[in-house]
Amino acid sequence: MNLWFTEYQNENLIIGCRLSKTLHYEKTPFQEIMVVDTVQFGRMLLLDDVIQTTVADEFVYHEMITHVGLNTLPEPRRVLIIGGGDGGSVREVLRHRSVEKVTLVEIDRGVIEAAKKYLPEISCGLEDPRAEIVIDDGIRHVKENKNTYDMIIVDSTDPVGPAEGLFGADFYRDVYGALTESGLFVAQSESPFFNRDLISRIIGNVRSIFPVVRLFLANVPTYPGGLWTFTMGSKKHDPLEVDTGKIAPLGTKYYSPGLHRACFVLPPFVKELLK
Ligand code: AG3
Repeated sequence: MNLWFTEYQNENLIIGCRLSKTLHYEKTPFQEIMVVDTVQFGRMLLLDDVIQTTVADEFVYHEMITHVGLNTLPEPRRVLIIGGGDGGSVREVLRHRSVEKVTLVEIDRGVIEAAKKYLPEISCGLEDPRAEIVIDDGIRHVKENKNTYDMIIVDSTDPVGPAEGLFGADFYRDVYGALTESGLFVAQSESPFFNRDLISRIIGNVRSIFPVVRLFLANVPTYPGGLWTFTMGSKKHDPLEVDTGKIAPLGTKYYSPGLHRACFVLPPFVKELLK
């Protein structure tokens, strides 16, 4: 079949995938939701024509956005995920025995429903008794819940549309307030090739609020450029001081004790963004 999906990264670059089936299309008050089957990456979730996750490579992103931060904390108990309605981050957080409750705050109920119906291997954690689902704006949630979470994960879309406010200094200040005394947050922070100004701005903003700021990398083949950044802001614990020999095996496919250290080793062109 010669049916293709194309994501316009900008006017000069498209990412294309051959489709074998289109399963779902819906326009919600927030965005357009699409679920398709691709030949190369299996089932794929798209929001406003931007690839969010695929069955073939979702493990990289979901393991890295969760375990690097969780294993930096001695005993994380309460975790908040902002966005991430597909449930992949919830599934990974639940691998940690110390976690008593993981709260997912997703603005668009449609994403959760589509994921439950079409992406069971990603959304399975949403049914867990330790998972709580709240349909609300994450920006409001962190303003209204002070000193509550040991870790906050910002599993957002790109900084256009509903997620725009999740990349600004005001939001990071509220994240600081919503964290417990020695908490930390991790946010997906886009491509070091195509979003350089944004990443520098994020780092600057987070540095003005958190004492420990770290940038780390993972390789997500379906995102523009493949190489992807995550930003951590921490009140106390430094991921580089973790004794990686003591990290309990989690049965992960990308994250590992070695990667816990290695993901912070940045090529010079990425390190430059921290200046
Ligand atoms: N969040 C989307 C990350 C950004 C993807 N950007 C892009 N493809 N241009 C992923 C949500 C998965 N839980």
